[in-house]
Order: sequence, then structure tokens, then C-alpha cells
Amino acid sequence: WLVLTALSATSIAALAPTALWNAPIEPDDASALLVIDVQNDFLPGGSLAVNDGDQVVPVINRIAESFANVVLTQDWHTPGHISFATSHSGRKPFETIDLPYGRQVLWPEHCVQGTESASLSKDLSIPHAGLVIRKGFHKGIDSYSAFTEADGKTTTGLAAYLKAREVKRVFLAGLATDFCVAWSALDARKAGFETYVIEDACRGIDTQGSLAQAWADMTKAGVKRIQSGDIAG
Ligand code: VGL
Ligand code: ZN
Repeated sequence: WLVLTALSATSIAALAPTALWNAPIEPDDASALLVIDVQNDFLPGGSLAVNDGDQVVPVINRIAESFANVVLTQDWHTPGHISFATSHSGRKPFETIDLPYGRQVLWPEHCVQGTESASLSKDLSIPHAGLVIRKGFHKGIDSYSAFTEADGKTTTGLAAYLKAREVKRVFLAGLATDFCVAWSALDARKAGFETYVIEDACRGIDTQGSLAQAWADMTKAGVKRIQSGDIAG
């Protein structure tokens, strides 16, 4: 065991190329952390509270210190937004309807522009974040994705912003894994970014099998599933 203890983690990895140990990921200037929708309505006590949603906050605060580029997103709906069940007579939250742009899950009213419920968590501590991008602000179009609205064509400008800043790799954290995180990750791939979802820095809603479906879709699209511990501190 003396010999074994003398071996560094690096040399053990060299002896075992089948990955007993992966080198930590070092975020560089071409890397950006996208912190998705860490807003009061998605946290305990909010109208669309994600189970254990608050547990992502300390994890995100810690990993954000490793990133020079951080973008925060905010779900930002009009009153009477098309994604609200209350905007469709006889409909209840978590039912789905078909809209001109595709299938839409109906939600409790949430993240209405300018309300305290739409504010970012006061416990989020990322003073160096360079951009807060709002989405879902057109009354008749939802936008889970931070890149492209649900009509599949209206851009938020985020891809152009990241490309202008020479970002090549995006890392996603936040809420909810199976909606805004997953749709943003899939669009990040479509826009040509190397894409990582930090699983333990996210929590899901999981309605009608949505969480398993989201991971299947992300894996198929080449999104890498990692843990916060995989990122160098
Ligand atoms: C979200 C449902 C409705 C999200 C936003 O942030 O994942 N989910 N609006
Ligand atoms: Zn929303």
C-alpha cells in the first residue's frame, strides 16, 4: 500500500484509461455559466415551486466563482400570458393544449413582469454576472429557452451575445431541469456550443414523465451531463 499511496491521482488515471477518474473541467474565457430562472416563483413558497429548488442556490453560488462569464435568465411573463391556465377557460394547470406554435403545458400564473415573485432569489450571490436576459415577455408566445422563443424562430439574442464574446462552451444550472434548462441546453447545441448541464445544480418539475424525456433528448443532442464536483474550484 506504500506504493499505492505514492501514486498520484493523475498516474492512477494514466494506468486506467477507462476513466476511474476524470480531470476536473477548468472554465476558461471561452466558457460561460448560464443560470436559469432562479426566481422566487420557482422556489419554496412560489406559485410554481420546484421541489428542493432552493438547494441549487449554494451550489450555483460556489461554481459561479469559477466562471468569468455568467449570464442570468429571468422568466418574465405579461399578465394574462398564454402559458397560464387562467388564460384558457375551463383549463387547469399542468394540462396541455395545442397552440399555433405547438404543444403548450399550462402553468399556474408565475413570474409576472415587475412582481416580487419574478425577482431573482435574494440568496443568489453572483455580483460579477454580466447579463440578465429576460424571456417569455411576448403575451402570445412562451419561451422556456433562453435562446429561442417557443415559436421556434424569435431569438432572444443570447447566441449572438455569446458568440460576440467568443464563448464556445456553455454550462447550465438552475430551474427547471426538464423545462427551461433542457430547452436552453438543446438550443445551445443547435447554436453550435459545446454544452454541459450541471445536474446537481438543477432541479426538475417532472410532470408526465418530463424529466426522463428531457434527459433523453439532451443526451441524444450531445449535451454532457456533469456534476458540480467535476468543475475545478
Ligand atoms: C419554467 C415552466 C414555466 C422554467 C418556466 O423555468 O423551467 N417552467 N415557465
Ligand atoms: Zn414561464
